Amino acid sequence: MKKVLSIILLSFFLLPAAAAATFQGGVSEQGTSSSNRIIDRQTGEGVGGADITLPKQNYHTKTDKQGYFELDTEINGTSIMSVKKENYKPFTMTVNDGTFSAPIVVGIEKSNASGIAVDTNMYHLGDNNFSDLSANAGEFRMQSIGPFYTRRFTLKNLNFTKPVYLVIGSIIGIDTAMARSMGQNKIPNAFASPPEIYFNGNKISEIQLNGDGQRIRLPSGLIKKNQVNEITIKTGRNLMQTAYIDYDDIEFMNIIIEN
Ligand SMILES: [Ca+2]
Repeated sequence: MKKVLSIILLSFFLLPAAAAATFQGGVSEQGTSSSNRIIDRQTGEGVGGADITLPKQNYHTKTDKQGYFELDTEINGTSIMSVKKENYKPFTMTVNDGTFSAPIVVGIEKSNASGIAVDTNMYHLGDNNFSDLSANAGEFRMQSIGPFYTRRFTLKNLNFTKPVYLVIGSIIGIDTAMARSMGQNKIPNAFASPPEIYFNGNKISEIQLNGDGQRIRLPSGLIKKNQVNEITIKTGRNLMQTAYIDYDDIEFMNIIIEN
């Protein structure tokens, strides 16, 4: 089971480099506009008044009436950009210094009844002790909340005859051997165990790679219908450090249930 999940996640990331601009829940094209723009994925119309946030840079701006926006900040490494607008699914994508070398167009999707935004905040797991060569590579502004994150939420109004997915909008900083082999970090001599996902106390997945829109199917037998369910994300630890526990410092944003 573990192996199957890893392969599914991997296939996600074996897309060409341009995949950074193509993501779950949206479309993005480079260089088709004179300025960055947020559009409605269905209609192609600009989305005005959308909130664009880079939590790590403590930066916020809004799109104009036609959906255009300028980013007046240095990204400095790898970061998560969030797009929020009422009646649309909260959206995030991983960005770096190169993302905005040409204007980007980001398509966002209308929200529907079958999706639940469980948590749209950004979190840092770990111990604030990390290498400059880690897949984070940027400057951490956020303090760690510790090695794990737990959230409870009620699952109702879902169609339980269809699969239910947990979607992590974006996750950065994972320093597994696989992340290193994929060139996601540059740490020569160390790697970490993967973050683990628990659902109602059962481990359901490991996350080997950084990226956007990682979907994890919730085993239907574990779902408590119309009751409180619990998700826990536990970060890995540096497997080369035995003198003390060095947790892998990771950041993630947007926990969504899709059905
Ligand atoms: Ca650490």
